[in-house]
Amino acid sequence: MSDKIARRKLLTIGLTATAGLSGLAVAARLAAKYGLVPPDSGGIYGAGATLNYAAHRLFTRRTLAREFHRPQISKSPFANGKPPQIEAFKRSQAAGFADWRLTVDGMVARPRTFSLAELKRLPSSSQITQVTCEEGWCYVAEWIGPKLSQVLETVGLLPQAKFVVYFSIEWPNWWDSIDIDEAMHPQTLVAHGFNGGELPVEFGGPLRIRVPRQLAYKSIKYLNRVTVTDSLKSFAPDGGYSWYAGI
Ligand SMILES: Nc1nc2c(c(=O)[nH]1)N[C@H]1C(S)=C(S)[C@@H](COP(=O)(O)O)O[C@H]1N2
Ligand SMILES: [Mo]
Repeated sequence: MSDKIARRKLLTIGLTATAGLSGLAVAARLAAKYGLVPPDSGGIYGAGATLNYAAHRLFTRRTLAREFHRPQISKSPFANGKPPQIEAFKRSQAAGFADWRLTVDGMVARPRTFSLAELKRLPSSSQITQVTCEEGWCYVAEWIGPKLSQVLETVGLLPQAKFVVYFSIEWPNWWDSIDIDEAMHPQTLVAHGFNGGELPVEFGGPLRIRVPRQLAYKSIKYLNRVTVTDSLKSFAPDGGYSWYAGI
């Protein structure tokens, strides 16, 4: 066993044992010592969220979400909610989204705005994964687009980057954030394609961030801005849902 793995194992045994013996708050202090506290740990999910996040980051930092075969793609995937009723969205849709932009800024060397055509010219990935809503339903679909890591490498991620915050045209209602591990994970995509075609508006078209290792609410639809930060102080998770939604 390598030193690193041995240390991780020890740490996690520590976390789990402490959680059982003397309460989650102590486990949370141990996690804090190793920088594994999620930004909403003070909220309603509290120490439980910390334990879940710390354990996932120690053991499953690089594991892959399950991928499916083409015949397993859901025949009638469930779109949750209606496309935005916002004027700006309707106008862009009427123009075939020719004016849709993704702004990438914050802690990057070369902040930049991408058109859909520019994003489509980046090396593309595809994955068949399950969208899992916290309300209990799920579906399997194919997602196509550049990896978020590819987009971030194109603009030059700065070394102090710790979180990626992302926004939809439905801001301030819909936006979220992930840590840099999740952002650089090979299955985290900036998706413009779905089941072999364009991404339909019901499923977040023209652009959606796809975070298949977390619950569906982290996969924000109608994506138009990505900001890299070293802290979530100005982007506090709003508390309704657990910030870390690893599955
Ligand atoms: N912009 C935006 N993104 C969003 C939502 C939304 O209403 N608006 N709903 C979220 C929730 S709660 C879920 S479960 C999934 C639903 O994805 P689906 O419509 O592909 O099923 O999208 C997430 N991303
Ligand atoms: Mo959801």
